[in-house]
Amino acid sequence: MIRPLKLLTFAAVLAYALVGTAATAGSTRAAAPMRVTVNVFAVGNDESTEPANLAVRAGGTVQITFRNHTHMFHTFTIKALGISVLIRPAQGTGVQTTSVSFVAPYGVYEWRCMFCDTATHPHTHAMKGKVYAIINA
Ligand SMILES: [Cu+2]
Repeated sequence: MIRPLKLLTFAAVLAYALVGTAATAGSTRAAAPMRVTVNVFAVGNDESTEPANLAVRAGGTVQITFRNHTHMFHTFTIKALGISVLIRPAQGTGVQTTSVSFVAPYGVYEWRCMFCDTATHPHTHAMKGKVYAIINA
């Protein structure tokens, strides 16, 4: 009678451990942000980004790191999502990095720099592009 009880206890502990491991693995995967790097650099009289258009995870955390090679402030602004982050200028010959994290529901969003093509940065074209929040993974 004792032996089946020990076997049942062992099975219960094993099942609990397996469920706990599966839950941990699932939550770790969901919590890891999708990371994207965007370079900001000068092109003639303008500043540009590479890439300008981004395909990102819909409904999950996305972290964009900007590598600013210019000596000017810029912004990454998506009015529809209420996101606006200041991209700091590079110092000397270096590169300045700025990161922003956000969650975008499924959809297509326009982003732009609020400084470019204004009196602050009188360029021919504004830094801008689209964020396609369309990826499930
Ligand atoms: Cu700008």
